[in-house]
Amino acid sequence: MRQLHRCQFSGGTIAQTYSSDSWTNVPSTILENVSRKLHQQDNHPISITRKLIESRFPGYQHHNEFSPVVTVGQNFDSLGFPLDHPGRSRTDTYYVNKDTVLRTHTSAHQADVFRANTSDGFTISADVYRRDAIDRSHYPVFHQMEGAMTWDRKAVPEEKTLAQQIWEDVEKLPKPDIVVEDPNPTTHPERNPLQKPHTQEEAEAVAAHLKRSLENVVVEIFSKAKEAAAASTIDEVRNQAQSQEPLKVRWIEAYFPFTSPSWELEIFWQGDWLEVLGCGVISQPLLDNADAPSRVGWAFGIGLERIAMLLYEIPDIRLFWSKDSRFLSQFDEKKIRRFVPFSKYPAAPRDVAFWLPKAAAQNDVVTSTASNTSSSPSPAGGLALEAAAPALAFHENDIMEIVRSAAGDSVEDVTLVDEFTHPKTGRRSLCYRINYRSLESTLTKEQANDMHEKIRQELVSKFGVELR
Ligand code: FA5
Ligand code: MG
Repeated sequence: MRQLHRCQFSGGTIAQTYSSDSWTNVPSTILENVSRKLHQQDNHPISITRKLIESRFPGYQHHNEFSPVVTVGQNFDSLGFPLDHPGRSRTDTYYVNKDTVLRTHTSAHQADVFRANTSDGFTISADVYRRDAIDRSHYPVFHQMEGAMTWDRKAVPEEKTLAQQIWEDVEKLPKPDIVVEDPNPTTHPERNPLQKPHTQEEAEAVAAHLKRSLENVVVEIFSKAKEAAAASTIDEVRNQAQSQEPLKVRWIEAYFPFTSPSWELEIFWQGDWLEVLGCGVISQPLLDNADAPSRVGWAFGIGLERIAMLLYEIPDIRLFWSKDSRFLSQFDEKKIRRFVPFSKYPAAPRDVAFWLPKAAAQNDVVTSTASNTSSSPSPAGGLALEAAAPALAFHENDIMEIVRSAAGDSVEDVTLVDEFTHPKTGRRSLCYRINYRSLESTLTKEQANDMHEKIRQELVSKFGVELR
C-alpha cells in the first residue's frame, strides 16, 4: 500500500500519515494549502472577517482548530447524506483514502461538537476543500464558518413552552435595520417541511432567532464595508461610499440533508443577488445520534471568502493565498480599509481542443458540477459516471485539477468555449479556453506555452484524448 506524504494534518506537532488506496485523489498542490490556516493568521483578511462575524455571536464558543482530515462518517454520514449523493463522489471531493476525506464543509464537525455539549451556541471556522471549477470566485480550498445554537427542552422552566423561551431570546437580539425580502412561509409541506418532532410554533421561533442573528451579521459587515470605503486613499472610492444604495437582502428556500426547513441568504451586490450562506433548523436525527435528543435549534454555514470579498472589494479569490506584501500589508484588524488592487498583468489565453476517446459515450462527460452539499441526489451525478466507465469517463473537475497541478495560481479561469459531436462518427470534441494570468508578475509567452503544453500532454496521458 502506498503512503501519502507525511503531512502536518493536525493542530501542531503531531504529523499523521494516512495510507492511500484506489480512492486517493488529493494532489500535492492541495496538501500544500493544508498548513496555511489563513483563518488563524493575524491581520489576514480571512481571519479579520472571521473575528468580525464571531463578534456578532457573544457568549458562543468559537472553535478554530479542527483538523481538515475527517472521516466519511463525519463529513457525510453524520449529516444524513444519502449514499448516492453526488457530493460523495471522487469528482467533487478529495479523498485521502476510502474512509477519509478533506472536509468539504465545516458541517463535518457539527455532530462532534453537539456530542461534547460544552455550550448552547458555537461557531467553527476552518479551511474546506472541494474539487471545483476555476474562476475568480472559486478555489479548491476556501473557508467556512459554521454556527449553531440549540435550546435544551429539558432546561425550559415549567411555566413556559420551548417556543416562548426561544421568542424571549429573539427579543434580546438587536433589531437589524435593513430591507429584507422573505416571501415564503417558514415551512412548506413539500418544499420545506416541518420536522415531525417539532411544533409549528417551535420552527417559527427557531427560524426567527436564526434569521435575525444572521441579518445582524450582514448589517455589521456592510457597515464595516462602508467604513472601509470611506477610509480609502482613493477619492473616487470615498465618494462612491457616500452615495451607496441601501443594503438589500433576501431569504430563499433551500435544501440540505441535515436541516429542515432550510434557507439561503442572498445579498444584492453590484447589480446581482449573491448567495452567502446556507442554514436551517437542525435535523433531529442528527442531534439524536449526537446524544443530544432533547435539543432543538438552528445551524448555518457561511463562506468567509465571499464575505471578505464584499468587505474589502477583493476582486479575485486567488489573492487570499498570495504571500506578496503588496497584498498582505494592506490589512490591519484595527482599521478596515478598502483593498487597492495592484496593477493587472496581461492575460495570455490559450485554447486546447480535443476528441474524447471513442469508447467514452457521449453522456460520460459531466460538464457542470452539482453543488457539493445541497443538491439532492441525481442519477446523472458523478458516482453513476464513475461506475459506468471508470477508465475513460472524466468529469470537468478532472480537467480543472490537471490545469491546477500544471499551472497553479497562474490560471485565472477555465471555460468550455466549444462543444461538437461529429454527425457521422458520433465522436465528441471539446474546446477549453485557459486564461493564464499571474496576479504577481507578467507571464512570458514561453511560460504560458510551457504550462499549456504540460496540460495538453497530461490530458492525453491521463484520459486518452486526441488533441486537435
Ligand atoms: C454548505 O456547505 C452547508 N454545509 C451549509 C450549511 C450549514 C447549511 C449548516 C445548513 C446548516 P454550501 O455548499 O452552499 O453549503 O456552502 C455554503 C457557503 O459556502 C456558500 O453559501 C458560499 O458562501 C460558500 N461557498 C460554497 N462554495 C464555495 C466556493 N467554491 N468558493 C467560495 N465559497 C464557497
Ligand atoms: Mg449553496
